[in-house]
Amino acid sequence: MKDFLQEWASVLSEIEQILEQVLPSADTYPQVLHKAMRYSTLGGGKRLRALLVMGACAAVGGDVRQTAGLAAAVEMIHAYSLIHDDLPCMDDDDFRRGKPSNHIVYGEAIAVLAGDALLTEAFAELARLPEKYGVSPEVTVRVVGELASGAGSRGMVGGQAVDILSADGAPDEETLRYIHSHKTGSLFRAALRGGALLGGANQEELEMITRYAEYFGLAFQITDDILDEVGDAEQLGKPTRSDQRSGKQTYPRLYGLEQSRQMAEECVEHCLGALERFSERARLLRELAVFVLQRSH
Ligand code: GRG
Repeated sequence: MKDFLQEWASVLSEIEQILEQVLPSADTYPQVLHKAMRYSTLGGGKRLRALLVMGACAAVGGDVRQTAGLAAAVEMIHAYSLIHDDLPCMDDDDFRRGKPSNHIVYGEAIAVLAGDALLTEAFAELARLPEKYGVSPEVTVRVVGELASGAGSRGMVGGQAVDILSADGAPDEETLRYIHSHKTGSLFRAALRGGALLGGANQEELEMITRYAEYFGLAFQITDDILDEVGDAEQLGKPTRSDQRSGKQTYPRLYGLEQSRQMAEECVEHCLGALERFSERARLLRELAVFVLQRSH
């Protein structure tokens, strides 16, 4: 059986082409900044968030060609978060996606600025949704709102802040849930809801997609913790056991490996349950949920 990433290879290469076009070229002044932005955005990553945008749009019967701008924007915001997350003042990681982190190659100042520019340019691309993809101004504004709140201080950045503030002691279960649902879950949620809105989702469909998002985020995080404990550093493209070294609280530490695996499986069941009323058009979302559980990186 072909694995998920092989099966969806042509969509993944389309995502790469979209990003290639949206990002300023490497010879745009100031060149080093644009090289740094491209270094961390192109040629790596599973593109889960872009696939979630497309999968949600398809699930509600929308035209997936209209999602290119949002798919690029979420991947640019994700790339910014990884650049900043690797900085010495955050997680201090020298490797990402199998190559030296952005600040190792370009220095800390350019890495901070490349992250800032990716975040800002992501919203510039969303402003072009009406002109480039014929999205209505009303839907565009809703999509911008989803992404802004998913990435902001009550979303991804809030989760990162609580994670940093909890670094000295193991946080309790409630704090751990907050960290994960915000630091990682919020961008998945924004990608899914944004994709569904572009596809013309009605209220009930949006609620089902949101339910899928909650469980998808949790399944992703539990699997991420398990991979940090038992995964292969080469396949992951970054060192393993980083959570253990930094004393971070994780699902395997709280519940043990076996129970954590079972919890991740249950989350995927809930994801599939949330899609019960959707037709075959939700195939990508169904396969993504299963992939998240089975992935090795
Ligand atoms: C604003 C200074 C400043 C920093 C913000 C918000 C933030 C930095 C960091 C939080 C985001 C973060 C790093 C979350 C971790 C989520 C995670 C496990 C990312 C890896 O996701 P994958 O596996 O990565 O989808 P690929 O490489 O496949 O894209």
